[in-house]
Amino acid sequence: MSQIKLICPALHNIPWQDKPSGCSAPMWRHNDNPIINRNPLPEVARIFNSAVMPYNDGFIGVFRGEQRNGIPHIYLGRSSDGLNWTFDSDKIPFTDPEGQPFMPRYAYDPRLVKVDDTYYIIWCQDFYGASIGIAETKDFSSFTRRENPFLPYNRNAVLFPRRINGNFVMLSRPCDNGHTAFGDIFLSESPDMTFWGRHRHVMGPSDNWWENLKIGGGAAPIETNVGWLLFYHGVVNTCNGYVYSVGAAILDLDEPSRVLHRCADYVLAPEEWYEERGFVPNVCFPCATLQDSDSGRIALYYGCADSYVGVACTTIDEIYDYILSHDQLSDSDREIGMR
Ligand code: BMA
Repeated sequence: MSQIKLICPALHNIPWQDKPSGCSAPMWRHNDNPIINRNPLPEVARIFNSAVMPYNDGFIGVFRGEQRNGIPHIYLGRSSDGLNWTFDSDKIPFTDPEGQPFMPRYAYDPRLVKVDDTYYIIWCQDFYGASIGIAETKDFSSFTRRENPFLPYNRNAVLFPRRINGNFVMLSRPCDNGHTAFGDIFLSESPDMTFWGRHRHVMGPSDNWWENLKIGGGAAPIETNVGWLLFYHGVVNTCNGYVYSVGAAILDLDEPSRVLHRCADYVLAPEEWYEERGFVPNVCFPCATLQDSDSGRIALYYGCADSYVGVACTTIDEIYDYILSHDQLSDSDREIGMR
């Protein structure tokens, strides 16, 4: 019996694949990958970098849909098994608090996180430059946008699934207005989801080459009895462009700006055709997980080559052991992140 516990509800219908025999990697891909293929809707050429969660007896998700004009927006999808998805043909109809239509000019890389009784969608949008948008819903039929939490430029934000010490907590990655060649993960707190502050540095790129250019948040952190398990993305620049891989770290439960353990090696990197070949090749971009407290199973949803969605599986025991056996922290990882 595992000593590491996932602090979450049971999810017996989690999409799952047993570890293939002979597999030495800490995560393995689902046989149905890619679970979302090209041209999923008449107006949408590609769905990728998307987030899902359990809902009623099945699953619901917010999906980055790249329209045929190249502009991304967010689409709602539903599934009974987490693998086969149907999508609303129209974009999610965001409104302002008065109920008037209030659509972002573009919207990409959505995350979906439930805190208390509210579902929050967090994404990247135009705020006189790329920045973070937030909307909330309780029923997935009306979606009310909230104040933008951060100044531009920032295009990667991930909310923790519960308040910590009474406050909402969000990871984000400040950047520039291009294909930013730098980037650390920071954390910000809010008592009310409107005013954000108490900013802390969490972690930056490491000396390990797969993540030596920039890093950014991935899936919403997963609570365990030994810390928050964070899947994030790490980027290396090559003579053929950026390569995005998935990293894993454990953050302190009460002070998540402190990194307790950080895996020196990536846990998933582009190697299948749908990760290496696509609109932007060589991208594994994690955005969400599902997890089952009873079995310790974790299913990671990740964007593949800016063209598809994939699912990779692990268990809390497998991934935790792997992180600890490849543990490498820098001084700034250990710090509380305030200077
Ligand atoms: C990042 C984001 C992601 C994308 C990745 C690779 O900057 O824009 O949406 O998957 O680049 O193109």
